[in-house]
Amino acid sequence: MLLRNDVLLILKSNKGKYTSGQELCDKLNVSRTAVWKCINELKSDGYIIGSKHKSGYILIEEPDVINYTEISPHLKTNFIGRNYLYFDSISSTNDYAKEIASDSPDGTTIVAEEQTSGRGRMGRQWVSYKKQGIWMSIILKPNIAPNDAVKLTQVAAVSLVDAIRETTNLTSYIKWPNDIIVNGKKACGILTEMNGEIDKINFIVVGIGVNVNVDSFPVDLQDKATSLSIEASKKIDRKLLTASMLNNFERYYRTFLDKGFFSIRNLCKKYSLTLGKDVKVIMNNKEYVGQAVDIGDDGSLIVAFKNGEKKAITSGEVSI
Ligand code: BT5
Repeated sequence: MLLRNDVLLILKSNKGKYTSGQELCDKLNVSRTAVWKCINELKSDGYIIGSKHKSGYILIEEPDVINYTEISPHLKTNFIGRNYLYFDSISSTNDYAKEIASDSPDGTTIVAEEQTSGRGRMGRQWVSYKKQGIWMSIILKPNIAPNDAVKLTQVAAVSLVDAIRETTNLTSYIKWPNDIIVNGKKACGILTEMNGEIDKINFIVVGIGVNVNVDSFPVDLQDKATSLSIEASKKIDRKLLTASMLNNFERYYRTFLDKGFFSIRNLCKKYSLTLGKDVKVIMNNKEYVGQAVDIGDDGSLIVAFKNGEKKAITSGEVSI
């Protein structure tokens, strides 16, 4: 697998030109047969590679995949996404992340081209079509209090807004706590799950789903879901966006760990779609109406109710 990636990187660095079989053997210190095997593997993964007697190999076309080889040239992180586990198809990256988290290093990232049982909060379904989105989970092992885990949803949210702007030029907003909205519709969702004890976190999994190049949604989602390609009216480069999400996530996660949540609170407020709006909050099966007035120091949503009471909402359903 590593050799296959090395062969690919050399072909990429010589894009548009032939690379001789001998050069590959010399650079990688392997036999011609080993190189030939790698080339065949790459072809079966969708890379179109030409070959010519005496000239060698040429990379003609790269598939639209978000494996480590494709995103690593754009990755600037130290630890987020450096242990990168890539799947063509998986049930749910969050479920897999939780299975392997105990034995995996901090920052391990699971990415899949498709999820067959993608999940939202409270067991809801998350539509995750093949090669049309980015379905990823990041395993984190921070030394923070279990109550602080919810703040990571906000860290992920501000990272997503920046990554989307950087890659697509689209302006997106955070609908508290876990939706990213573009032009009034949901383009991404975040699912943060924690495993720990009363006073200690074992691990946190931050799951992120981004509708990148989804061109149509199931009927029941059509008026509330959108994709970046629909909003930008063009196909979006999933490789650049994946790397940018990880780069921005590491930047904000570090700031959060070093300086505390208040250091990103202003951005949460700036990017918020919810603040200043009338909201409906469902708490303990009852519906309350109020106005979203602030984001608290702990990432909560502060709502002022009609009776003058202000409450910090830490989880649950808030609709605008
Ligand atoms: C979320 O839940 O928004 C969290 C979504 C997290 C998905 C990621 S993908 C990688 C990782 N692995 C997983 O299995 N999950 C995470 P929630 O706020 O509960 O919203 C779920 C609701 O959004 C559903 O009930 C639908 O109404 C709607 N929905 C489902 N799929 C959607 C999609 N692709 N785009 C927009 N809305 C969708």
